Amino acid sequence: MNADLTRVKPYGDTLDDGMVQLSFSLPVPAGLEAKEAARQLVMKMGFDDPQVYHMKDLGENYTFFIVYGKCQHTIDFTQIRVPQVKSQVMNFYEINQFIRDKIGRKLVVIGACTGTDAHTVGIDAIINMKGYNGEYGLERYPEIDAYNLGSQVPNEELIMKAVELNADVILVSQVVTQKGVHLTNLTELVDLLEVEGLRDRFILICGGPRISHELALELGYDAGFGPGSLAPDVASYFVQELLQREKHRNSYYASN
Ligand code: B12
Repeated sequence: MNADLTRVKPYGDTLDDGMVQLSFSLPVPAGLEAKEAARQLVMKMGFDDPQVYHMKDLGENYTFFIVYGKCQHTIDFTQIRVPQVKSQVMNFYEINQFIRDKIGRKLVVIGACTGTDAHTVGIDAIINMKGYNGEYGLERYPEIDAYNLGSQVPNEELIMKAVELNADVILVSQVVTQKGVHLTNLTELVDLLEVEGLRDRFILICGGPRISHELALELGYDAGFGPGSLAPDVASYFVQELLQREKHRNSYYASN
């Protein structure tokens, strides 16, 4: 039986049964009362027929649960629109050729994991020579000068370096999202660039496991890249975006 895409709901054993598995911890001692508390809580969340399948005493009066419940809500999948980075993804060779043929100079890219965030693996995956998941990082691209400033870089320092190196592209990585610290930090960078009149000078890109293109646009970035991103995805975007901007700039000067 085909699903009705205008009324999509979770699938467990049979289509449209609404089955959802939830897992959470409660700050209560394990026991029958804890189990009942978990059941009632899931009911309050709006699930029908909640059943506690697993309860584990975590010690110190904390308990972990896995609960199944039936979701009654549906989603009209045909109405869902998610902003996505619009660029044709090219490979390592095509990107370098694109830069040589269409931009005619080396590009400067600077990246960092900013604020208090010390998770460098993500930004390294994009920039470091050896790359990630079978794709070279930007340092390997002959037509790109890539600078990786590493972790816990203050936004001010990133901007200073970007100006000093006359960067075309700034890459920012944010992994920790506790208490919305990534939002605060990413917003601060945009604010600082705007205050200094530098925002339009750079293609500004952020990335991380909980970053989407939609969120990046909301925060004032040109693009955002989430889990599984690879250097060619990012480079394909910024070379095409840079070409557009250069064309736009040239036609502006030609008509003035
Ligand atoms: C390794 C690791 C660490 C290492 C980091 C070492 C290092 N040099 O990076 C160490 C041990 C230092 C560490 C410390 C901490 N960690 Co930690 N850590 C992880 C772990 C296990 C893996 C992260 C990782 O390397 N992923 C692999 C990379 C390749 O994936 P990625 O980051 O998503 O990157 C990809 C994309 O997102 C994207 N991308 C990322 N950045 C960018 C940037 C741009 C510009 C672009 C285009 C793309 C892009 O491209 C990448 C490749 O596809 C995760 C859990 C997990 N399994 O994810 C926790 C995790 C991220 N850590 C966590 C926490 C809480 C911490 C600590 C606060 C713990 C503590 N209490 O001390 C500290 C914080 C330190 C600090 N000041 O930041 C939490 C974060 C929770 C949250 N939502 O905020 C996680 C999720 C663990 C958890 N489940 O609780 N951690």
